[in-house]
Amino acid sequence: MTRLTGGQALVEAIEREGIDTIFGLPGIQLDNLFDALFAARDRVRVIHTRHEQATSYMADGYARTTGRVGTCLVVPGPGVMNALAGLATAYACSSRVLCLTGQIESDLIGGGRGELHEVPQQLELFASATKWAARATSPEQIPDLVERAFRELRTGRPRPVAIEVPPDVLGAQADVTFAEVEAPARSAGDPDLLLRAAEVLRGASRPLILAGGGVLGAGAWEELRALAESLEAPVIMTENGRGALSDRHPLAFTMIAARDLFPTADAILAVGTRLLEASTYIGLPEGVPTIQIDIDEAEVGRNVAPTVGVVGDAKLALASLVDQVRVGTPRVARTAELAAIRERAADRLFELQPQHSIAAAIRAAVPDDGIIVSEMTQLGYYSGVGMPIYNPRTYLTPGYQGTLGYGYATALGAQVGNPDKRVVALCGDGGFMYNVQELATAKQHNIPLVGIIFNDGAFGNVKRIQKARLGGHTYGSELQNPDFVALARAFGVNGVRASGPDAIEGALREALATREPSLIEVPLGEVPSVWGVMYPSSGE
Ligand SMILES: Cc1ncc(C[n+]2csc(CCOP(=O)(O)OP(=O)(O)O)c2C)c(N)n1
Ligand SMILES: [Mg+2]
Repeated sequence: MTRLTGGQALVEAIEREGIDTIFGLPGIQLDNLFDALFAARDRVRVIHTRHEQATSYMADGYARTTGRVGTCLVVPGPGVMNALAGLATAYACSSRVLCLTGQIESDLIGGGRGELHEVPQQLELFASATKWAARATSPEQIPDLVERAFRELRTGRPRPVAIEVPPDVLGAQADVTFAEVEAPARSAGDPDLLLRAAEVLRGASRPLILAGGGVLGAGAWEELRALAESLEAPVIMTENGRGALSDRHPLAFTMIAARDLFPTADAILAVGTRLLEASTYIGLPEGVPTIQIDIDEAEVGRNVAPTVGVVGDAKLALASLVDQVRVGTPRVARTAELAAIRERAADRLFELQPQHSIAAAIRAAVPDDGIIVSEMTQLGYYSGVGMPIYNPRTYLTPGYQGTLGYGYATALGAQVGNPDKRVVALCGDGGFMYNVQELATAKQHNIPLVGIIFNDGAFGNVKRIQKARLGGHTYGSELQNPDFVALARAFGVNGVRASGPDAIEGALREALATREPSLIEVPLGEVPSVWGVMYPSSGE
């Protein structure tokens, strides 16, 4: 038992859970917490941003690239609201993000008097972007709440959680006790269902695996590779699952190959994916037995009714299947057939110029273990299916939230979590300006991220769709931009302009070599739609 303020108790509790980095922005209701953080500054660093939006994005980028918990800290009311886009993105991407925030004074909560930063039902705001949120009403309660928050982050489907602590609780002193807590157990799922799943896979001669972000979340990439190899099964990775199997592996595919691979399958194993894109846009082959493994019970059967549905941890469930299918009959290698499908996918991607050549130039400059963060921009859409990814947790997207503007800040968090890796953000001119102020954060904390801005002077995606659907006119989608190179330099960040693949590769190599924050502006004209090539029936 130790005599601590609520602020000190909160810092101690998160330290005990292994937190050593917080992305935050201070304000008066958090003063007692920042005071405790100041005292702990040798053990927990605070990276402060210029907008709360960046705190949650950075926490998400940090979490998804390290497998650790990413923590953000924001003032109540508008601070929370500013952070919500990042929390919603983390929610969509099953990311382990802890959001800490303040409140107004405890006895005034709900009073509606118009206290500084007061919003009605702040906890309810979190309901749309967290799996669990709670308020601490005394310092003594804080260790339990933090323990619960981390249990939520480490069990079941990882999704953001939030704790709010009123300023009087952060300032009050109390005797606080911390209990040792055992790591929560993980489960492979029902053994009978896993047995049935293994039987289906053993009985199939041409199984296909669909791997989603859940494989990365569970750290299940070794098991995935082992299973794919023993089954001779091609693996299609969703955008959020990219990197689960290296694109150098002959069994690795992206959604661009789905329409060639689906008709060949006589069994499908879906792991850590909602199966939404596969079932909606492409269409799973009919009458083919489907196995779905997911940690989230609600996800099993939501979009596709599986033949065998297993609620379990992807790492343990796949390990169990690896053990069980090893005793099956040896497979006939599909080397030539799959190589031809890879070739066809490559041809399709090659058609998408200039995206293909630019992506190849970027990939050539970024080391295999470098991290690429894409967003809602033309190069991002291409990258989701076409950028080769060689390592787990080295490719990030905003997932189904499609959050424009998440890229630069999320990549900053990825770089903070991976100081020895090269990190690149692929941004549109529209998206980059959502977080332009974080150039100051990059400079102040010397975060050597390289941002690439593809400047087409437009919300290009919107503009192209408007032209096609609104009788040729566009509205609200043309952009007058600053001089991005001069802008970078005004922040003390290196800035260059590069046109065409060779110049982009050269500029990127140079920028990455400086180990300083840098920005590369790439002027871009109109480019073809990725969707037309991926989904010919989409009419784009
Ligand atoms: C938060 C948010 N607001 C609006 C949109 C709608 N939206 C999707 S793409 C896009 C345009 C993106 O423009 P830019 O970043 O310049 O990329 P480009 O398509 O031009 O490459 C917009 C506005 C969105 N996805 N997210
Ligand atoms: Mg644009």
